[in-house]
Amino acid sequence: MEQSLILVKPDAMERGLAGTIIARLEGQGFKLVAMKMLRMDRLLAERHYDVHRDKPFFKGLVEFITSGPIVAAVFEGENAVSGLRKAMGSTDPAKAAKGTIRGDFGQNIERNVIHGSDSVETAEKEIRLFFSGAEIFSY
Ligand code: D4T
Repeated sequence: MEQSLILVKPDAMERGLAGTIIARLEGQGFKLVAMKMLRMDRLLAERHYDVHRDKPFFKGLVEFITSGPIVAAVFEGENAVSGLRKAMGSTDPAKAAKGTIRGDFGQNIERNVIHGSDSVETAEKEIRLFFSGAEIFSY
């Protein structure tokens, strides 16, 4: 069974969308196995977005993701990584289909309300950045 890391980004928290987003994913059959609220510090943000370190948007992205609290969650399910990416929609909300989380709630490519791991390998790494084994439930 696959697991994937989801982050409800600061823009969604500010707009009171955390519950809506988590509920949508639960409603689509993904099982919530870990969840916490935190404010990412610079070090965690830079580790989480390490692959984007050389991109022009990196600095702004780190500033945005550390600008307020987030909800981090682990969802589990068959093909959960690709299934969650599909539920989230394209990175750029303007290109995301209606009915997807970014298509319905995203404002622009930075303020796109949600992060989801992009591969099984990345998911394993990302989950370890946010959760200890004891914080992930089997039920
Ligand atoms: P995340 O990682 O947040 O789930 O987004 P994606 O996996 O869909 O998109 P990504 O890795 O290409 O980008 C990571 C993150 O950077 C922001 N971003 C991206 C941005 O602010 N400006 C940009 O031009 C791009 C391409 C949005 C998501």
